[in-house]
Amino acid sequence: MNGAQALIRTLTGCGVDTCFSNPGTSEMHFVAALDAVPEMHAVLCLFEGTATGAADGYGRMRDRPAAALLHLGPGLANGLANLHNARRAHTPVLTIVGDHATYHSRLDAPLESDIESLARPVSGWFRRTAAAALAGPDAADAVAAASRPPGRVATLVLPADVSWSDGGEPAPARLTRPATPVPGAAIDAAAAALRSGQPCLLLLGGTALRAAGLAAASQVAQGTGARLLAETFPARLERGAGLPAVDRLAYLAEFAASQLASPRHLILAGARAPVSFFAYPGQPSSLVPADCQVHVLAEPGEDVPTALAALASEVAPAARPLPQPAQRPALPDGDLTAERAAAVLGALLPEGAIVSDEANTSGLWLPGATAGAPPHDWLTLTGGAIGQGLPLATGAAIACPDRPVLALEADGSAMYTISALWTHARAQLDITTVIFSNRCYAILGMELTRVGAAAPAPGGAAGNGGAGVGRAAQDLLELTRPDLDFTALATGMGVPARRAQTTAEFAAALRHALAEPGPHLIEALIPALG
Ligand SMILES: Cc1ncc(C[n+]2csc(CCOP(=O)(O)OP(=O)(O)O)c2C)c(N)n1
Repeated sequence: MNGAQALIRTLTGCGVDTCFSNPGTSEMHFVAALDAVPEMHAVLCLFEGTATGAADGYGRMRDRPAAALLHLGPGLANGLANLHNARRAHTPVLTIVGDHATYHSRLDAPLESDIESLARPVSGWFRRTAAAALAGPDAADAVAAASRPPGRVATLVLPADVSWSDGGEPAPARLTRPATPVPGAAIDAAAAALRSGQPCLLLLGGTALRAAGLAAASQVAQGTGARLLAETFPARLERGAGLPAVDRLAYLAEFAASQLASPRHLILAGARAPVSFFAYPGQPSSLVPADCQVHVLAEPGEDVPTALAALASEVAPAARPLPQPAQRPALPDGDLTAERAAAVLGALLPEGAIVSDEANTSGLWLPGATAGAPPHDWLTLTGGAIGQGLPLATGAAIACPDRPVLALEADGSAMYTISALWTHARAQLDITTVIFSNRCYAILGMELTRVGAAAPAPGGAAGNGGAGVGRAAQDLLELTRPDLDFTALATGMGVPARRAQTTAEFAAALRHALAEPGPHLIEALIPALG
């Protein structure tokens, strides 16, 4: 058995049976080995950012890794932004990077590069396999490393001669250490804060945002009067009717600051102490008020739901979690806006949906409009590197083939990884993509004034010294000349598409897309926020 076969057999033996792939010459023995190991499901992605983002989406939904097969340093580099997002999400991901044959590297052939330097910043584990006999053991170690809570990117470099040489042998799965129990002292400290009589806020992140963690946190809130908030960009938030509802910490620092103004105790459950997404001149970077004491109940790698349950029985044994009542917005009418599109989505969101949310400014109304919809999962842009949404939806749909997936996409972000639509079509994934086509980088138009680069013009629009944004600046913020035609892009990649300009057209297109299995795209023409 050659190294490639040993590696793939080891992966399937460890439960890694999906590989989002964009191969090259150095991975040809891996590709050939796929036919010898039919248990491995390889999915072709036309850009590496789709492969890595799909592995992230898969890992978020399955809590075990998929692999991403990438071609040397440049292939890895193309996939880095979504590996960055996966790192921030604590998603288990296995990155396999094919490399030149060991003896070829010293010749500095054109594709030679420093793979380790590219991989390290996003990888919690890195190894280069030195021989075919080690391909199996290294793969088993990589899966265990990726899977160890709270989950990480594990990168395994596979030289071509390791792949093609004989002497490989599959290795058994390693035992994966479960999440570390939270020390009693952390629970006692949080309990003391909650009993202090001073205002307390629990900031929830990671596994605290699944049903069990939410129920325990809600019980604490009901029994003590503490407030709950979720981190700004959760990897996966379980929400909807019957589950305790929790607002997210705002993206804009001024709103986040007001959400965090009153508590004297901030109790972190799987979340980090909040910081401003960016620095702004004259504004504080930490969002924790000076007179607020921070208590770490549980780190992301610890058993957060169990810690919350222990805290609940300590401080609120008789309380019950508060479930979100079932309620949907009425279907609105009129010209299409982001707010009305959100209401339509709230009215029609199917039970069990998985939402990949990269709607950016157009998503402002989505949390409110969908809060009382049937239970669903909400996946967000954890690391701020746009181009995640369509790949994430790809991986989520492959991880959960029986669940409807919605990719809610801002137009600018969609373009980074638009080729993911081809994989949606190739694999006939049940993904409804909504493009919020506001034809600009709206958030950057706002940030231009917020960072002080341009003063607000008298009419309210951003401007250089109040005189309006200059043409050169505006050219970098508008997605016009030409306008993007997303229905043409989608149909060109095999995804049926419709354009909606009115709320009724949008509702009809959404009903149709949700009723018919397979991928669909709806281009929603809406005015930009601000
Ligand atoms: C990988 C990456 N490149 C660039 C950026 C900077 N950036 C942040 S938002 C944005 C544009 C967002 O536009 P769009 O996705 O259309 O959303 P809108 O702001 O219009 O709602 C850009 C380019 C980023 N966050 N990540």
